[in-house]
Amino acid sequence: MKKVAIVMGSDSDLPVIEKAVKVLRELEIPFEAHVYSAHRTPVQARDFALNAREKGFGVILAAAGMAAHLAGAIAANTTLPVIGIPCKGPALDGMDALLSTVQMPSGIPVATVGIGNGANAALLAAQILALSDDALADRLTLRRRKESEAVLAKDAGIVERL
Ligand code: RP5
Repeated sequence: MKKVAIVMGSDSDLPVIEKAVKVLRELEIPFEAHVYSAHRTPVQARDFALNAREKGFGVILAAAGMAAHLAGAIAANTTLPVIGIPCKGPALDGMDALLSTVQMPSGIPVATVGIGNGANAALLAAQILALSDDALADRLTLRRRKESEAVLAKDAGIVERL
């Protein structure tokens, strides 16, 4: 199976990345995580993107806050799918990172999930990898079924209580 690459702009983004890691582990998807910043270590971020395909990665998750250029800078240097995760910073509740991540110029797409939504980024990566992996597709279907069952159990609880 292809690996998922996780790149975060700072180790302060780790709480968001942990949500992605939890899902990737649940789904038994191999991954590797790094701290590379579009601004503080631009050479390393670029080199990682340039070499990611030949290193066996299939999807790259890129999490950053504030003027969040990391996902875009990585996408500029690879044709692998890049999923951007905007992280909340000290101001603006993450809207700065959301707009910096999602508003890519035509030709260089970044699939952007909601602010801080590392879990959805991992699930989207899993769905991309599952295009060529039936066992992973089955694990995703099972996960959805379990989520539905959990909601239906909550429904039954609410009906009984109210
Ligand atoms: C961004 O700046 C990082 O992704 C992080 O969200 C934010 C703040 O970084 P630190 O100052 O906490 O290292 O590049």
